[in-house]
Amino acid sequence: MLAMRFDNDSIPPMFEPDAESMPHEQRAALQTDRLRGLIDRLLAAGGTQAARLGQAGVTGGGDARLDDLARLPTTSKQDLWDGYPFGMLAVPRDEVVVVHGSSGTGGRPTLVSYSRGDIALWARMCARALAAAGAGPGTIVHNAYGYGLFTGGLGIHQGAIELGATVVPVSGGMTARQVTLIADLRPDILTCTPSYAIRLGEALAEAGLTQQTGLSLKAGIFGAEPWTQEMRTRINELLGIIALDIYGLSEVIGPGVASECIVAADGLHVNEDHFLVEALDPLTGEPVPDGTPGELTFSTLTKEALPLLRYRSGDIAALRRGDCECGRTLVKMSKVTGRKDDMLVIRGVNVYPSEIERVLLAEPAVSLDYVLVIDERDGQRELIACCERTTERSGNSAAVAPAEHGAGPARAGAGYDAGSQDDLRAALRHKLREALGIRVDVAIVPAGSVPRTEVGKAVRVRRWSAGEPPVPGLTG
Ligand code: DLL
Repeated sequence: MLAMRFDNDSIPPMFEPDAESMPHEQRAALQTDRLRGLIDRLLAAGGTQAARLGQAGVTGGGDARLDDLARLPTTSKQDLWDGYPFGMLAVPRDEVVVVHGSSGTGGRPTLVSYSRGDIALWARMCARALAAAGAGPGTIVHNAYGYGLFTGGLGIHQGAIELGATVVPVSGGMTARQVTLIADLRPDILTCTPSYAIRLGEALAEAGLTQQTGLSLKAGIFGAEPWTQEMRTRINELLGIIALDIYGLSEVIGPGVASECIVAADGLHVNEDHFLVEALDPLTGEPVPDGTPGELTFSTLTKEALPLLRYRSGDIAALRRGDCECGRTLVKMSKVTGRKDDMLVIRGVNVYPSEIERVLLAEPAVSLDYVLVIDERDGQRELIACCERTTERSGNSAAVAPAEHGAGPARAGAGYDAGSQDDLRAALRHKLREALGIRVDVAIVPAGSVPRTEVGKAVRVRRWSAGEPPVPGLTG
């Protein structure tokens, strides 16, 4: 695992050590108290969640227990849509100071309201994430998450200010300007989506800015979309940094629900003193044992404006308990391996895009961007993995990871010259069949073909039911 080596006295300080390293029993008592308070507040607020609690025979929070969560009702994105825009508030409307959200299918966003207290809580959670990456007062944070309704930009922004760091609110896009600002302001930390980190890394390498020529970046805090260990390795090589994962969702608060520490970098510490987490079987809703992937389900123990009880996120990850070498005692979640609704069923076999990503990224001749097309034109479901070729730029043979990572130069697109594209496709088809047990076709598409949402999240799956191909350069 790539992580920096720290002596005990050089471990970066936590932002809220009392909470982050609290003994387990003490935290369980705090969570129980807060859970009871949450139930009482939901009952007092009335509406959907109060009605469901009533149906479940819960008339007060008093006897709620952490080991009996299954008797409490759950909530889902549908509830937020049904209550759009202000339907599930637990405070008067005029106590809402900000609205954020995520763009959803059908054009209507999922909206989430924040009270003044919620904004303060969110800032602290993002300050925890930044501190876990080694940031402190004065650290320069280049924040390339999009600013706006999306929670990425403003969440990290407020966290950086709370920590006393120096935030550069550059937002997403305008890559040339980002390169200039990174060269001139010399930030230590980069925050953006992992797919944008790749684009920025390529642009920095093209501008001649690498670790050897003085690139200042030491760590990155990347999230808002799924990414695998393989992608982490390649980002570390491309930028010569330690890439850390941060997870969150607007419904729960935004970024800062969970984040990795630079000491271990092997799973995300969930801020479970505020966001009680369960992993449930996505089909039965029963809890799964620790270490088994399940649907992350959160109860927002301390949120005021839009508190949610047992919110089923749809995100699949495994939980792991124990103490981390960084000193945190918070439960860890694995990287998100997929969403319950992005599991592809191809000729009866269940496939997650992340499994395909793992195979593709192990092949140095393809770049870090890919998109999966489900070709449904013949009434069958064929899967086509569309990849871009590694170029001098995306292979980034100029960038070398720092010595302590033990990584050598990134592997450029060796092995397949321009004439042997068919060999590359055949090799990938073979590896995908071996790994997944199903036939996956492979297409090589022009650089820059991977679609993105307006806030810069990479789109990894596209359906093709009729008409033009959904990815440029893909032929029928
Ligand atoms: O993406 C919040 C965020 C911003 C997280 C910046 C991290 C960094 P939404 O736009 O509401 O909020 O999207 C939430 O994105 O349910 C996951 O499916 C996915 N997601 C977020 N972080 C990760 C991650 C923000 N680290 C949805 N790994 C979530 C995998 C992630 N998926």
